[in-house]
Amino acid sequence: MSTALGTLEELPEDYRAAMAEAGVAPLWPMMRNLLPHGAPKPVTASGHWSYPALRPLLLRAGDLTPVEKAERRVLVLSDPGRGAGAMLATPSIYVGMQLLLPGETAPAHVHTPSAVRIVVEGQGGYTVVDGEKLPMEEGDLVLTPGGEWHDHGHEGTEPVIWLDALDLPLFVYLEGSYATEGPLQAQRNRPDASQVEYLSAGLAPARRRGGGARRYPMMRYPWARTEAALREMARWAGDGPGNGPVEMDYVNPETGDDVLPTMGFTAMMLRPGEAQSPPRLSTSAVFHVVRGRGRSVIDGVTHAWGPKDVFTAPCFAEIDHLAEDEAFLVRIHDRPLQDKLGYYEERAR
Ligand code: 1HN
Repeated sequence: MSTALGTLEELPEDYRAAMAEAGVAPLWPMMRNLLPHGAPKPVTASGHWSYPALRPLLLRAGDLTPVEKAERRVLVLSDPGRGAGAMLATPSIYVGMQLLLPGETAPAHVHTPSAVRIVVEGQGGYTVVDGEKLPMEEGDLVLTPGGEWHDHGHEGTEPVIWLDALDLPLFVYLEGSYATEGPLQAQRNRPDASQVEYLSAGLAPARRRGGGARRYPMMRYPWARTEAALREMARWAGDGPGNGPVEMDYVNPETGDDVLPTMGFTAMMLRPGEAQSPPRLSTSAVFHVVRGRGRSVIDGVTHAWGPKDVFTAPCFAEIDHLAEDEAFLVRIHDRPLQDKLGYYEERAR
């Protein structure tokens, strides 16, 4: 039952002044703002960034600002609900498009937030995490978890662009965000763990007493394998629209847990003509289109998306996807965080 609570204005002027002077505030006029009835009232609004619009802006940043001056050359995707300059796309997720030009290196640093890269275009880019050199091929998901040293390099001939996703807004809110800079890392002379230790799903390096697995055993998730897995899932689910969502979560191959403590990643395949109306989720989300075209209606706003675009959804958004072509998307969300906090929820439509 909703009852009107007292307002600030109906309190005597002298009492309001005395409260402010004493450094206190009455809860009751703010109660419904802090705890809306039944569901949150997000500030976040659904946004859509078309890659053809972003790309020239990013390339121009390459002309204007050398990487030495920028450290990371990134255009941040600002939540339209918060307006120009917002350093976040949803309350928990920051995303930006980063450009690295041939021969450039982005210096090594380590920070408290975790980052994930999804490679958008270009060949020859790589990220080094804790000495492990991770090739960046289109669609690959590359982790740089909080507390791990990382730098980027580019051995190719054309610009490399990737999408960065970080749980930065949480760390900023917690006043826990900071970085330490250092020299470029020595690189181990062996392929990344996705090509050696975890080449095959269901197999992990033998566990010997005292030899525990690393907290983040696999830092690179090659797109070719993700796509192959989705296709196989789709094949056995039966072809054609209406056969349920074909989705796979990125997991830690040792534990089966989410890859990072706060951010989750789900690869989605939509068949040509397929419509999906998922339940309303308590999680906010960023969708990256790896390939394909379609349209998504999010809280009444229609986004017609194409390859490499990004669009977002606030928590509890009503979402309807429709694929025109065969489409592959990666959904970045905060379910791992909400699971830990104990309030993750799915509401049937
Ligand atoms: C960062 O470390 C990278 O390493 C990119 O490429 C974007 C945004 C905020 C804070 C740290 C990177 C970032 C970032």
